[in-house]
Amino acid sequence: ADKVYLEMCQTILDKGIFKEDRTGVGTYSLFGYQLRFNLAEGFPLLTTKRVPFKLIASELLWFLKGDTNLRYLLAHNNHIWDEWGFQKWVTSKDYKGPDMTDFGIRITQDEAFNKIYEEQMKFYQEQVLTNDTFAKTYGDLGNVYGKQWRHWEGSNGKVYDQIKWVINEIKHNPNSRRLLVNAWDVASVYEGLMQLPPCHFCFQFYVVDGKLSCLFNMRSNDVFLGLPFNIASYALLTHLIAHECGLEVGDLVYTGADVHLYANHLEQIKEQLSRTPRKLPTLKLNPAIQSVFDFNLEDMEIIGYDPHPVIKAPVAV
Ligand code: THF
Repeated sequence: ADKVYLEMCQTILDKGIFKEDRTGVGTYSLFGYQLRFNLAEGFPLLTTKRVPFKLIASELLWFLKGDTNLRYLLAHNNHIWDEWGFQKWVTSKDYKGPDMTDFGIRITQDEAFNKIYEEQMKFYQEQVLTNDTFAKTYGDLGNVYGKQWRHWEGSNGKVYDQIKWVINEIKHNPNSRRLLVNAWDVASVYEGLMQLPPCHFCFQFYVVDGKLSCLFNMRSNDVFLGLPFNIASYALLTHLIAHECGLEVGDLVYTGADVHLYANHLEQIKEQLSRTPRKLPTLKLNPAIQSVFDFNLEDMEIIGYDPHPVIKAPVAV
């Protein structure tokens, strides 16, 4: 897994075009890149830096619950989405604290500002965890993944559960070429009803020889911070669904459109490129559980993970 990932990073370093972006950080980007992982060869959790599996698993369980509120993630010490909820609060009329305009970029440039930001963020997190009204208003990221996966609102007003539907199709109609889940809800995107329009916006399954494969599409991908999470997340989802359907795992295919390295991640990626990949770990799922909806964190275990150390990097908001 590391090999093809690192090749992709090297290609972006060699051929990526500098491009300004929404966050103001700037990226080196390429358009169109595909990766393939044979899930039977091991669980694709990168070994050239430590990737926090627990955070990936709790985020996926959050999607699968159909939840869009940060409270669940915070309760599991998962902070990967905090900035997007925080942004909703500090740009609202209820926010009376110090000016947080462009906080994502300013925290990386101004130490004094960063301290003030951290205090405000701490307050925000406490409120989401303990204050129901606050959580409802400012902890919710809107119509993001959980909503679209489990509670898609059709043009006819009916609500559809895409995950239940696709699992049922895999079980009863495995040769189907329509085994897909779509998160790009045009109304929500155009009307600004999501804190962030989905990056992984559509995925599809494929069954052959008793094996389940999955292809996921990303419109935009932060290759250093996001992609290692995204690969592991879809690998885990594929394992969970294969487990419920009595199938083995096949390939995981990734298709990225605007794939980029943020300008402030270049040192980190060079460090990672200098490291030698190690053996991939394996995933063990609790055999007593059948339905993907009944899994908890303790029912998923990564075995034999021996990565190189963590490499820290700022996240662009
Ligand atoms: N925005 C940007 N700029 N990058 C992203 O990866 C990203 N995501 C989600 C939404 N917007 C995004 C959120 N996913 C981390 C990982 C995944 C994220 C956000 C942040 C991250 O910072 N990972 C650290 C560890 C974090 C920790 O330990 O708390 C890491 O070192 O991997 C793409 O899905």
